[in-house]
Amino acid sequence: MQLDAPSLLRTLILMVTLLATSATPGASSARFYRLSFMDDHIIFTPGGNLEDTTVAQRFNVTSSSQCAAECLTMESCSSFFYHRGDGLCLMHSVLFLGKDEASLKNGTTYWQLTQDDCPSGEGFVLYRELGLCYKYHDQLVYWDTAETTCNATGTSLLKVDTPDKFRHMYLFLRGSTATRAKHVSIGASEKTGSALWRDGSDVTWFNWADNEPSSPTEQCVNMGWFFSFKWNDVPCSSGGTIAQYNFICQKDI
Ligand SMILES: [Ca+2]
Repeated sequence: MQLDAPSLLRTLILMVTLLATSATPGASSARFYRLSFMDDHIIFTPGGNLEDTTVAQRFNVTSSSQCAAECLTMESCSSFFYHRGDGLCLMHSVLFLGKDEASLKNGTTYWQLTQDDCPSGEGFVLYRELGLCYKYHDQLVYWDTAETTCNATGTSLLKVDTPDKFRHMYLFLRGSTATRAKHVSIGASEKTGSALWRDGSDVTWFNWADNEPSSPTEQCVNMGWFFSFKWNDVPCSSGGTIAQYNFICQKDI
């Protein structure tokens, strides 16, 4: 394959970037993990008319490694699709958890970003722009059980303490049919009388849905899908199946 001078220079810069990222002493190496469940499928825009999570797309990309290098140059890139035949490199800001809405495209592979301390093989994804490493649990449990489950693996319930983090998690949750209509427990509670995150820090940015918080007996917090993932106060450990939700664990990196 012939490369013109600008393309060749760009390729060399990307290769150097990839190598430099991998070789930084003392730092976790960013790398990509192939998600074979998505083989031969591609997602251009999740959910048709939902918010687009596309970071960028490139054509005439000669390998998945070159696509990975492109992704690494953009902090908002968390996953990419690559199709060798078209040289297509399609980068997204979120991880897709299923192929329900994917289009068939033979030869496409799908890769997610990870690093040493954000274990992709266990379902975590890395979002560098906000220093997030998180995992979605498709498991209906009380908030207390969700916290215990996270803690048992050295993680904690998700801390959504800024508008930017909320925006990213919103796009992630809206991006897959598996998560779009699910309530999700996060790591804020008022068990001690004041609103705290699980690391003990005060909640200083609030994102309550309209008419929430609704009850003094509801001392834990979830992101309610029917509130566009704004916050709802909920019971921590009682109420039956209606008070059991999926949850997201985060790993501090
Ligand atoms: Ca409530």
